[in-house]
Amino acid sequence: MSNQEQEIEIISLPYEEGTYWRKGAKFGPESILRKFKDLREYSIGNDSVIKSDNIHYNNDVYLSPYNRDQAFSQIKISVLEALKGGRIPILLGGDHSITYSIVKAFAEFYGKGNFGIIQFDSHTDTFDEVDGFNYHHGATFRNIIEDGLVKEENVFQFGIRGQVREDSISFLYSEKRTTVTIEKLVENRFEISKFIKNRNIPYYVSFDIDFVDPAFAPGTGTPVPGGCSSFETLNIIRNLNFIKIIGFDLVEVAPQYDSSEITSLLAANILHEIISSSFSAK
Ligand SMILES: [Mn+2]
Repeated sequence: MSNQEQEIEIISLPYEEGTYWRKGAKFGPESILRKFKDLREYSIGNDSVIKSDNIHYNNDVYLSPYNRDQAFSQIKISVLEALKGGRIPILLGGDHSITYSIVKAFAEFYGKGNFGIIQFDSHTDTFDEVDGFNYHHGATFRNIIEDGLVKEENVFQFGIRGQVREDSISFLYSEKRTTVTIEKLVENRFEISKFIKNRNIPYYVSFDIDFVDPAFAPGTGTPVPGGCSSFETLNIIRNLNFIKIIGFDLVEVAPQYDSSEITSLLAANILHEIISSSFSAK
């Protein structure tokens, strides 16, 4: 059995001004944490105990819906504080646009290009501006790459599926990025380790709940059918401990589209499994 020795800070980031379709992700953190606090400390799947004394909560970050620059800088400041305090930041969104400011904090702390990103999502989030606005939740990873925060060859995307506009096809794939469709993921038996050859750098993991099939996670703004089950998802999360993970976000949970709170419950379980697998010492 292993124990979670690493100090963790779970930061709530209830920001949803990066969405342009269905709102509601700002209620995600509260709903996920309510479920998380109901879970027991021992994970059967990981044979590991999470220690509540080593988990700190920050639910006080004010994110203005009117002043985007202020909200983005508040996100960065809160993440940097956790990093400087020696705690692993775990961020609860909010929509996926928050990841840009989070990664900015990581780039400041670790240095640009010194870590990679593993993204679980049904969308690549590498699309162009909308109405002249670049910082929406469908452009996050394009922004991260264009700013040089993370090298494009160190960005790995899993679970991509569904449809895009015909004039946006060119934004889907790039020769440098690793973009793994759901079909390819199934073909490779959900083994993330097969795709990530560079083990010399640490990784930031960004998890969009719409990676999961909407039958298992309906509570999200832009669901796409044909994704992983909750079993497959939790299995993937448990098996991420072959690399060093420096931070984790869980975004796009929108509780008002949920049924029987299953999306928030799954999100809470994802949180538990990443903590008890990747942030525990054997
Ligand atoms: Mn996303």
